[in-house]
Amino acid sequence: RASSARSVALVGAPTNLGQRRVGVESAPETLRRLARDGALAPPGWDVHDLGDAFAREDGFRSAADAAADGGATPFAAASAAHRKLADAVTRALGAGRHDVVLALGGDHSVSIGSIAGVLRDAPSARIVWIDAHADVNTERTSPSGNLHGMALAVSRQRRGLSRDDSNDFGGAYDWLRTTRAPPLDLAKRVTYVGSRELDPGEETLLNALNVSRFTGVDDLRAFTASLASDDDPGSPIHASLDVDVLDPSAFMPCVGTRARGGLTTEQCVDVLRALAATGRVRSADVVELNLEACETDEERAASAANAAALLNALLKSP
Ligand code: HAR
Ligand code: MN
Ligand code: MN
Ligand code: MN
Repeated sequence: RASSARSVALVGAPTNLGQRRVGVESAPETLRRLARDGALAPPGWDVHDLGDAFAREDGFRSAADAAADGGATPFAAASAAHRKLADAVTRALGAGRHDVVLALGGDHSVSIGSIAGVLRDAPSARIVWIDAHADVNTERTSPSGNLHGMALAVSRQRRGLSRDDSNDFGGAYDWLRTTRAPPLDLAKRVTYVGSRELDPGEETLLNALNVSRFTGVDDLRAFTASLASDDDPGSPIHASLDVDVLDPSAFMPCVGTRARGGLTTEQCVDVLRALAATGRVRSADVVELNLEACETDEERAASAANAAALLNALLKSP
């Protein structure tokens, strides 16, 4: 490794348990292939593949089983996988050998694990949630029952929240509190970028807490400008990148939940470069790429290439 090269560690989280479709569990393999083929090869970076945090079979549910379950998330299995990811992320960050740790999902519920792993390492970390969706439904407000739409509601779980703001899941996520992962403060630590499809309960909650959201093109500029004047410039940033933030009709057809409109690849690249330029990005997720959720080889090639372009932008050296 050249002495000036920076190091990015890849940790796979091959799971589809947070939603009902098959295919998203294969994205870590797809992204690794891109890395081997040189498409995911940010100049000036060494890529270190740390393998998967859990076995693919432990994070997998077939379409038939999902249908038989009525689609309800298998919380105990999902939680066990996320806990392993949290441990892998904390370990990779703590080892100090990597400048950035990148969690490869999987559906977006894997962020419950990566964020817990990050907050254990750095309780003051900021989360930038780059996604068409807010993923802050509770089990009561969720229209679907899918855990990937509740990830941030689980991460913020703590004593003292109202019953309406809480999730139980049969205690499946009690490990968050017993492994000293601090609860995530949405208002203080989370910024949304690109969110355009919120459910009513999410809208109510984010408005009540006054959580920052940047959605339109002017907003994106305001967001990148705001990075320069952060009130807490020393804290590390975790970027949680749901590739469905891109416009599915033009740039990212291969996702499980297509939301009308969205960012161009170039707009998202600009946001990610601005984040990278702060020098504060210590970790990130890339989630929801599902090459079985689209129709043609052309769509698959474009989706994979655009996902790689986003990661290359995030790993641009300042
Ligand atoms: N808000 C919807 C729900 O809770 C859909 C959100 C989940 N889809 C995602 N997450 N891809 O970003 O079910
Ligand atoms: Mn090396
Ligand atoms: Mn998401
Ligand atoms: Mn999404």
